[in-house]
This record gives sequence, C-alpha cells and structure tokens, in this order.
Amino acid sequence: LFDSLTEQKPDQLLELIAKFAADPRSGKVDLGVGVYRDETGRTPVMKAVKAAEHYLWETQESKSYIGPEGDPAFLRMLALEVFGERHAGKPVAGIQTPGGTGALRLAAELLSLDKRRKIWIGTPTWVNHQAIFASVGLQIGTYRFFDIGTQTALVDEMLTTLRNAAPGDAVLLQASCHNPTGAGLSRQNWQDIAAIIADKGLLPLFDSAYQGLGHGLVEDAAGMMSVIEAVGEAMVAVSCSKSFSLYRERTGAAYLFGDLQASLNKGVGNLASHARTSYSMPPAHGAAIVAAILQDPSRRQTWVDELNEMRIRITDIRRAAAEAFGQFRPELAGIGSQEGMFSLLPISPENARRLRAEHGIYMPDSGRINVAGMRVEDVASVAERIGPYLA
Ligand code: PLP
Ligand code: TYF
Repeated sequence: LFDSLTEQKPDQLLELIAKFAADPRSGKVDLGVGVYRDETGRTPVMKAVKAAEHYLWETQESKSYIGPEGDPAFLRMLALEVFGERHAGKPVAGIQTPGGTGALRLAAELLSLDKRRKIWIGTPTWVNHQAIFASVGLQIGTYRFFDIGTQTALVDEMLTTLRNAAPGDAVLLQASCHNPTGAGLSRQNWQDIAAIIADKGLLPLFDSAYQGLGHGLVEDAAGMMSVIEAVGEAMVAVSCSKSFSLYRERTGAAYLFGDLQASLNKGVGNLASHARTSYSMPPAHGAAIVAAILQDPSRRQTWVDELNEMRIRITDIRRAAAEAFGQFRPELAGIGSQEGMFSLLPISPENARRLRAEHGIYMPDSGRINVAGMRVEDVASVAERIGPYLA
C-alpha cells in the first residue's frame, strides 16, 4: 500500500518553521507562520493561561472522558465572549473542537450533505480552506477578494459573485484580521454582504481565528454579528489558538445559529456524530484553560490586558511598516490600516525564495508577511532589505 501512494507536499508555512530554526545566520527574520511574537521574538504562554493552569492543577479531580460535545462551561463562556450577551438575538448551540480547523472540518461535513451545494470562498484565503472543503467533496466556487497591487479588498467583485450564487450555497467569511491580506471590511461592506446573503438565502460560515488582534474583542466581531442578525442560519468556526496563545493545545468550537433551538441541537448532534467517527472527543486541556479564564473576573481581566498589549504592538508595527514599505510603493502605506498579523506584499515566488536564501528573511512564496515577526525598531531595516525585491 504505502509504496503506491502519491507523494504529498507539506504545508509550506509549517515547513518554514523548521527551515528558519535551522538557519544559523544571526540577522534572520521570521515573517512566515502566523504565530504572534512579542518584542523579543517569543510566543510566550499568556499569564492568564499560566494562572488558569495553576488553578486547574490544584482543583482538577479527574481526566475521565467528557464526550464529543466537549466542555459545556467552555462553550457557554466562549460564546458569551465571541458573540456577546445578546448573540444577535438568536438561539445558538455549539460543540468543542480540536482548534478552529476541527470546527471548519465539522462544518464542512454538514455542508457537504447536499451535493448540489457550493461553498464560495474569496481568493486569496488561508491555505487550508480550499483543502478542507475539497476533502469532504464540497463544490468550491471562488471570487477574487483582494488586489495586491492596490492593496484593496474587492468587495464589489464579491458582492457580484454572491448575487449570482444559488440559494442554499454557503459563503466562507473571515470575521476579522483576514488571512493572508489583513484587509478589513467597513460597516457598510458588512451590511451589503448581509443583505445579499439574506436576500439570496445563502448560508454564511464564519472563520473567527483572530478576535481581539484587529481593533478589539467587540469590534472584531461586529461585522460578523451584523450578518448573523440579518440571516436565518449561520455557522461559526472559532479558534482559540491566537487569541489565547494556545496553538498546540488545539482549542476551538463550532457554533450554529438559527431560529429554532431544537434544530440547532439536531445540528450539533450531527456535528458530534462526525466527531465520533474521526477523533471521538476533543482534547480537554485548552478548553479547560479558556473556561477557567473566562469564568474568573480577575483572570479574564489579565487575559484582556495581555490581548490588548498584543494588539497595540501589532498596530505599532503596522504604523512603522506603512511608512517604511510605503517609501518603496505608495500603496503599501495601506499596511497601516490593515488589521491582524498578515499583509500580502507584491513579490514574486522567485524573489520570496531569494529573500530567504540570500537575506535570511523568511516569508512563504505567496509574499504574505506576519508583521508580528518584526521588532518595531527593526521594521525600517527589514523593509530596506525587502524593498528591492518588490514587484
Ligand atoms: N482559520 C484561519 C484564517 C487561520 O489563520 C487559522 C490558523 O491557524 C485557522 C483557521 C486554524 O486555527 P487552529 O490552529 O485553531 O486550527
Ligand atoms: O496561516 C498561518 O500561518 C496560521 C498557522 O497548516 C497555520 O494559520 C498555517 C498552516 C497550517 C496550520 C496553521
């Protein structure tokens, strides 16, 4: 069997982690994988997480099974944090998943039950989106979402595509801090998207993986909540990887919104049945940490403060990067008004490779940079080195 298999390409972003680590050059810069870094280049465990782990170590009495739906306290507290107390005035139900990826995969399983259904995704998007939906046999439709040259989101192209989608089709939307472009949407953009989704009877699937790293916890969910409010049904894949710095703990959730609690419970039952046949139950530790943080006002405040600090650092880097890269291409001043960790530089795959090989500046061939990979005071010099390679 094994010998007959087709060779699979590894994910370039994950590959870059090892390549960067193996590079002996002292001036190397890691703008690759989407992991937050502080001013010293580290991705520390958050203080609130340490406090929660301490609390769990002292109080946790059993590690017996919980069940495919996971921890109800985690699901309740996370929903409150992500969707707010009013959660768009709609019933909601959820299931804990192994990261945001697990949630996307379960959502994809549900969507793929109707073979006529397409899911519409903007390009470029996170590398795994297309692969996840294709793996369950969903038909995928694409529209251009971003123009690298002008650094603008192509909202009109998106609206035109969605206007021509079939009722029942799904639409993947990133809630904030778009990966890989950093492009934000205005309130008016979200209202226009909501109107078309509602009007055409489409089903939005939100990917919320960076809440709190754009403009703030509430602000980063506002567009998503306005769409959920306007439509009949919606799905949300929440990742706790970035906002709680829990990456390897594989912590996330899939939520369903609709008009009837009974239908939502049936939906979650179906998600749980897919979970049972693939990984049975989600890992517990990360979710227990999140619940312990959100249930305790002092730990929650520590977390909010730390998340704000991360967001402010990203904003500071963006301000410096807008000026530094803007000197090479005026459009790149747009980096300053983008949100989250990513921006997409106009750079050829060949030049991205040369920057790695000749300068030790690591970014994937796509030209995406993780702005949090730079110290504020190094932004100008990194931009000087990248500038000559821009398209
Ligand atoms: N969605 C987007 C847009 C991402 O960038 C990521 C990053 O890893 C994920 C989902 C998945 O996150 P997780 O590590 O929680 O599976
Ligand atoms: O886009 C990123 O860099 C993050 C991390 O297979 C990531 O979302 C990248 C690739 C991957 C899993 C996570």
